[in-house]
Amino acid sequence: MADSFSLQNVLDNFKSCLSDNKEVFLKYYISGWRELVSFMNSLGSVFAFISKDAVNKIQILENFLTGENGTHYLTVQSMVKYELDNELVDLTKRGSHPESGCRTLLRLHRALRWLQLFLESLRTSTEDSKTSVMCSDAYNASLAQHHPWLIRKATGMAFCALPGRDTFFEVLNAGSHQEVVTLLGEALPLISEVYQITEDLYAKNNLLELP
Ligand code: 1Q0
Repeated sequence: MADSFSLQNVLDNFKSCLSDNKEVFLKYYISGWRELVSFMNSLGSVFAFISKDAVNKIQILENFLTGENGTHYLTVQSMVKYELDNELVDLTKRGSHPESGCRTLLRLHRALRWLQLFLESLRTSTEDSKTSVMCSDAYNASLAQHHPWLIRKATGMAFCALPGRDTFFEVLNAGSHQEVVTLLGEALPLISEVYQITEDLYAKNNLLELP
């Protein structure tokens, strides 16, 4: 798995995510996350609790996509419409639909904000920047506000196990430092666009705080 990861693959998936009319294809959104998780797995077992949760959520979405109502799960837009129209979403407290596509994707969507912030700071980092600090700054500015104390603690400890900046650039498997920086510069606008489209869609439908 570790060998097959490349930043280019992540980029390609997020590129394929957007349809001509700016809808987000679930299939590529999921593939993008699968790539990221395989990368995270290669960083060591301290990240296992994070990757387990991510894989679980990816699998829930994949099951919808390949299930009997799969055609409604082609894009995030069609998923939201289908699940809301058919009252398949727990809107205020967890009830009969604790694992709706909408609430599951929201968790990954929030993590995408973390990724966006982290990659941006990696892109603009200098030799003495620390990956663990960049990672936790990004986390505190995004996901942390949605996590209880225990998870914040465990996550903070995992960040300390991150490899240093040089090694990190290497495992991204995208050539020299400069090449990685260039690729990040290409990837970020795509990730940001996917993030923003989803964010606007969720805001419009009042779905940003789904339990
Ligand atoms: C490389 C370091 C990775 C750091 C990942 C930062 C995210 C921390 C997330 C901590 C999650 C803790 C486990 C459980 C959380 C759940 O309670 C929570 C809420 O779900 P629920 O069902 O209880 O309401 N789940 C989440 O918030 C979802 C978290 C998904 C995290 C997905 C992280 C995937 C990581 C990818 C590694 C990216 C490597 C970056 C470099 C790649 C360069 C292109």
